[in-house]
Amino acid sequence: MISKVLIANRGEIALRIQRACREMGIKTVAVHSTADADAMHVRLADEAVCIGPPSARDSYLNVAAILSAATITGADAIHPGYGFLSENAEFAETVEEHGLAFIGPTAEHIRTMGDKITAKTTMRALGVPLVPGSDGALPDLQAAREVAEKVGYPVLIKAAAGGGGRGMKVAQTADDIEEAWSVARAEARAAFGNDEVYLEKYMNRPRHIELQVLGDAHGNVVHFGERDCSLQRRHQKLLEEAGSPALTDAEREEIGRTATEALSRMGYRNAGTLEFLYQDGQFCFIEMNTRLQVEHPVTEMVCNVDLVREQIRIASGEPLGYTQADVKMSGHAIECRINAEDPETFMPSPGTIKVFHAPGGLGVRMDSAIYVGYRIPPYYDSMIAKLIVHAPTRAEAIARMQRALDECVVDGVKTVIPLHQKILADPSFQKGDYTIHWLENFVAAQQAGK
Ligand code: MV4
Repeated sequence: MISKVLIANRGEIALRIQRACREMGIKTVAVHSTADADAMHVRLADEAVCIGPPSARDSYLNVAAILSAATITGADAIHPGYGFLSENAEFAETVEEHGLAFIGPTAEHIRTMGDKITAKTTMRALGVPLVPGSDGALPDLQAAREVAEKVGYPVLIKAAAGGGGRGMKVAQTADDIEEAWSVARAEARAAFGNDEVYLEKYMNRPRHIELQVLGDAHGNVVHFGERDCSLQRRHQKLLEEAGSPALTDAEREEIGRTATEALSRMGYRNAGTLEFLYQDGQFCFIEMNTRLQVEHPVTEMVCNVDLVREQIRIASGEPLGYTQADVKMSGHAIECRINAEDPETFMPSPGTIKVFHAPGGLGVRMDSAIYVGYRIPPYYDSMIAKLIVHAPTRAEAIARMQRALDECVVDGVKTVIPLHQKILADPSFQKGDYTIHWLENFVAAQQAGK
């Protein structure tokens, strides 16, 4: 049994994990950089250990310091949250070598999915549909040309070590392929120290739909439906929904069955997310995230599940204790990420919170670690809160989010709340009619209309 969890993270997700631990009677250990000495996750933890200077490289990514903190406090498990060390296979391995439970998948599964080529090869072998493209890494430019001719232009060359939009190059026609090939390889080598690349047909107007799964250590895997994360700008998600306005129940069941069968055959354990591009009624797997995600609350609201509690139970070796038929999805949920940024230029706006009033009422959840007097440090990302609403229908969820954003007061820093209000009022958003390109076009139109 797990009785004390070290949370290797900061901000709202550190608090989110603490809350689950407290309800389960589990003690918590916070770690923090010197810049976070006054952070909420430090104040609310049972114990706290300073692990280094502000730079994440020397604190939240400092494996030796984190393991020392776990040892001196007698923690028996580590939850990595998202970002930082959450998808670092060596970290997961080291944690387990020290006799602690890693609250996440096996190091082997993290490694397999971290390489986008082995992730795709694995999923293909398990019957998950993929984007048409190369079978594995491209050995040379000639191979790139041949695959591109076969699948048809435009194509994308992607880095095996990439993901999240880094190391991707489009070739619109055969005239571009040589350049895309060499630029993608050079960027991949510079960014990741690995110049392996693969090729896919470029999908021009997909939605980004991801499926939440949980597997236990006994081979049981269930899914909790999908999230539509198409509303992003420069690969930063801004607003997410569960379920996707584009999917039918039959489509959800079909992709869910395919994915859970695949992950069960892999022996996948703990929380994971399969990312798909969805266009013209087709799902194409692109990547798998082997961690809890920022946007997990929309799934929690719709499925009435505590995903962090489930992660901890799974890491203690407990069976899921329910089957797919027990997972019931009800209503619609929306999350707005509230970043301390200028809502027009997206410039970060660090500073001190002067006034803060969180919205409330039926179906409203605010996950945040800010408080009046809190100084947002400039060293980390700019997300200061996640506002999540749940309602019986999508239209009611939109109305509820609009009134919750109206209630929300954050003074002292700029936030993207005004942008969220414009998005929610937009007719095409309200119709659910959007792709991954919608938000960038919307922002450009706003700027042009000034
Ligand atoms: C694609 C694509 C179109 N076609 N692959 C970007 C991040 C990485 N996770 C995969 N990405 C994309 N892969 C093919 N074959 C378009 C994107 C893409 C994207 C995907 C999801 C969410 C937002 C995106 C924004 C731009 C491009």
